[in-house]
Amino acid sequence: MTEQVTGAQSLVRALEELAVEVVFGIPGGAILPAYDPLFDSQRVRHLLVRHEQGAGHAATGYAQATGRVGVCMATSGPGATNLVTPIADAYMDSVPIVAITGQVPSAAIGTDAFQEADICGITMPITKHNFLVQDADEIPRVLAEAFHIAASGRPGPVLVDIAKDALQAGTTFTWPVEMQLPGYRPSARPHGKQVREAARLIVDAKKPVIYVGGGVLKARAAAELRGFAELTGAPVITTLMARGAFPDSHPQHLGMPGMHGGVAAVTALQKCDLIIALGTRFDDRVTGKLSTFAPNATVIHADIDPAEISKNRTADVPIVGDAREVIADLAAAVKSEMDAGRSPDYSSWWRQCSDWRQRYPLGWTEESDGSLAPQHVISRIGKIAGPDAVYVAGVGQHQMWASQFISYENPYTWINSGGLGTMGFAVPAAMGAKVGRPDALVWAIDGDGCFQMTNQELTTCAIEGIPIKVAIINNGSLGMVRQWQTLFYGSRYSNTDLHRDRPQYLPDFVKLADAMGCVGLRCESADDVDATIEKAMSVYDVPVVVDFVVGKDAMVWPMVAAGTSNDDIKVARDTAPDFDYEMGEVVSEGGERS
Ligand SMILES: Cc1ncc(C[n+]2csc(CCOP(=O)(O)OP(=O)(O)O)c2C)c(N)n1
Repeated sequence: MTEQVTGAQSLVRALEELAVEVVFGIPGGAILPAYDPLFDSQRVRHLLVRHEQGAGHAATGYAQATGRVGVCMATSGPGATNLVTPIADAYMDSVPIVAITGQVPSAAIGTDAFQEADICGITMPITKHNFLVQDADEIPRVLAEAFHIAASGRPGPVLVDIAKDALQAGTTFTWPVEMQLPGYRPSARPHGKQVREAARLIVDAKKPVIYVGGGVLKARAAAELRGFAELTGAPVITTLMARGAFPDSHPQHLGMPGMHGGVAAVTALQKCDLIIALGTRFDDRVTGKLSTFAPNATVIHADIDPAEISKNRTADVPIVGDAREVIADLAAAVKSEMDAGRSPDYSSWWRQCSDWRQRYPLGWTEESDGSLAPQHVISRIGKIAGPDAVYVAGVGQHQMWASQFISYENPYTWINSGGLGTMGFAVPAAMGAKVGRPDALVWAIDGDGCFQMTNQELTTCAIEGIPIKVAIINNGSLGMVRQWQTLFYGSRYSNTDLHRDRPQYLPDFVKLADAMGCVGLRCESADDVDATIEKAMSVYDVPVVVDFVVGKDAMVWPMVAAGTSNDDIKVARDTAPDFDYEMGEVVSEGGERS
């Protein structure tokens, strides 16, 4: 098919052919030619956000919830630079998004023209690839390549920067296009020899752990993971990026590893003899002090990105491939070993792991001043909204509690900023998730600090009919930083108090919600938590913001302090788990336990 069009029309036609259903963005001079044909498109919906950062995180939320490529659009200069944080965020979490930016006309590039910024240069280290387009004829091919690169192999953000004159020029639109990516061939198929070697290690191991990362979700391999895990019978741990990849209620699930992981998951990983790492990258938040990490473990490391393998921890058996294919092949190879009479025996390891799990469940102690416990609020939201809802977190204590105290039973129900740790992620990402999955109940669990960074997108939600629910876990402070000040800076609270009660509720989140066209609710006592959540759930047509006023002093436990060994995990302040006990002995910890 060939049509006579402008570069801008060609862009919109390409988006239509790529089946893009929504673009989040804000217009401006350089991108303006593209907005004109976009106005007429019957297939691409444009959502006018209030800040480009919101557009980028919304594209990420959409991509994480649907598995499709998220798209955001901005003008040159400040519009483009406002996308830098969400692009970096998507890069760290391997999220497929395409950012389309207008650029000053070709003749002005390099002249410090009005609103010129070298966004390709700026985003080079935080994109999987980027393109500067100065010829209208290239637009369809570049768009096709951008979407292919974003979604294939290890997914990630791709930026397409288009000079204004290329958008205005006449061209022909032809579809389909032939991609020209000679050097780009991500290998999905794992090597059979490596897989067989891994299978032998798995059946010979006495103390294995299946260490699951976000790559398993990206590969849409949750079903294969479950089959493989059940075949081997090995304990499974899911990282912050992989929550939901394996049901929390499954008896083989030991929980989340890492700085705020559970004792059983952290300790099993630390003391195992075999790590089966699937789509994960031995992040410092998981390994703790690297030189002391899992000293007795042999490592099988499967990842689609060869650059990840042996980056932090040397892999004994490296496997490059798509997680779904790797897991399916591993299962087949383990099955052959078993059929040949070589079945694993993990029974004594399970006795040990079960004991850690039973002895040190996640829990919290009630606040001594009688204030509302944030963990209680989050746990009740999880129970009442249930495992089919989608939960989107900001960054801080509330994020960790949301990862700990909500049961994730299904893939793609937990969305957060794991790698970059971007405050302000929750509201716009929840907006994107709800656009992608309009029938799902979407709860953002946000901090009062994070909320004040990007809440303006609630106006977008109200105007565009995107009824998300937002729970602000309002502790009146930058809680996670305050926790570090309590523990490591002698309780000197330098610039972490948000002064919420000066004179009273500043800002008043209920009034703010109302001003943005949302329903605003406030809850200050444990007795009202369930009724408030239910009231929020009874509103279907507009966004709801609930200000949960909680205590300031709650801390996230367990914790492996930054730079220390996983062996030094603490379950409460100055309290290490007691590993010198007789197995089966019952230890009772105070406080409410989930
Ligand atoms: C954009 C950005 N700035 C600063 C930080 C550092 N930081 C990490 S957590 C945090 C506090 C978050 O406060 P809040 O949103 O109230 O959540 P809480 O920890 O209280 O649950 C800060 C400032 C960050 N992660 N991101």
